[in-house]
Parts: sequence; structure tokens; C-alpha cells
Amino acid sequence: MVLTIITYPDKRLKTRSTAVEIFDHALHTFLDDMYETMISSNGIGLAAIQVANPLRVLILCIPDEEGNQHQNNLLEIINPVIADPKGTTLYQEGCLSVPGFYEDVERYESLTLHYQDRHGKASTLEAADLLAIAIQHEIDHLDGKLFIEKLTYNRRKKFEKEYKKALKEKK
Ligand code: Y12
Ligand code: CO
Repeated sequence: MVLTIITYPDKRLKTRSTAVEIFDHALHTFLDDMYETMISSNGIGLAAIQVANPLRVLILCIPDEEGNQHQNNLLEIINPVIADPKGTTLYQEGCLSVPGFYEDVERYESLTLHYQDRHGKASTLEAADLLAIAIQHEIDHLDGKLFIEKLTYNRRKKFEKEYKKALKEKK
């Protein structure tokens, strides 16, 4: 089932999500629905709060060199914790909850991630480049933060003006 993605300035996006404790069939159905929702919106990452569910759950499906997404590259990440972040990098980010807006954001270049899978099994992965950037973007969602909060004052002001205008034109 495709879920509704909530968009800025919906206040629910500011929620600090809570840890998953029960890894049951309902969680598995929810993860499947998140995947369907992300793919149907041309996303490469989605956090549970973006579909109004305040759980520490995120999914990522990084495209291959040809830009194609494969379900066997899907990462389901639950209760993530970043360790050993290294370096910094700039990347033009976008977010399904901030449609139509892309901006350069600074992130760690590489990191180690500790997390649980859909069965509650603990796992670790080493991430660099786009995967590391996407992980940080999605974990920010779990802490109620959006990438636009990382913009300079002037860029944020420009964003607010452009976004409000786009919202008015949509109506
Ligand atoms: C690098 C930076 C950010 C992330 C987080 C995941 N972000 C996305 O998946 C963004 C997807 C997105 C898709 C859009 O729709 C289309 O392209 C058709 C989009 O455009 C509009 O909404 C108009 C904006 C964002 C991962 C890695
Ligand atoms: Co996002």
C-alpha cells in the first residue's frame, strides 16, 4: 500500500522518533509499504516519520551507476547509531518531504552504522559517499530535523520565500 508522505511545514516532521522494540508482522508490512511509497515517488530514501509514523525506521535504495534501483540493494535500517564519522563532503540534497527544492549540504564523508534489521538482528555497515550522505539525511529525520535546517541564514530565507510561492501556486 502506498502511504501519504507528509511535507514541510507539517509539524509532525519535527518529532523525535522512538526506538522499535517489537519486530513483528505489523513492522514487516509497514516496511513493505514504505518501500512501495518511496519507489512510487522516485525516492532513494525514506524515514518512517515522513509517512507520519514516529519510529526509528528508515529505508534506502541507492541507484546503480546507470541510475536504476534494485530491490536487492534495499537497506532496511532500524534503531541506527552512527559511529566513527570521518571527513566532510558537500552534496546537493533533496527530500520527498520538501518537494521541488535541492540544496548543497555538508555531511560526514564516511561512517560506521550500527542498526537492527526487520527481525531485530544487530548489524553493522561501513558507508561512504552517497550511502553515507543518505544515512545522515534519514537519521536527521528520526531526530526531527530537515536538511533545510542546515542552510545558512540567507539560503534558508530564500528557500522559505520560494517554497511559500510554490505552495501558493499549487493551490
Ligand atoms: C542524498 C541526499 C538526500 C537523500 C535523501 C533521500 N531523498 C530523496 O529520496 C529525494 C527524492 C526526491 C524525489 C523527487 O521526485 C522526483 O524526482 C520525481 C523530488 O522532486 C519533487 O518532489 C518535485 C524531490 C526529491 C539521499 C541521498
Ligand atoms: Co528527507
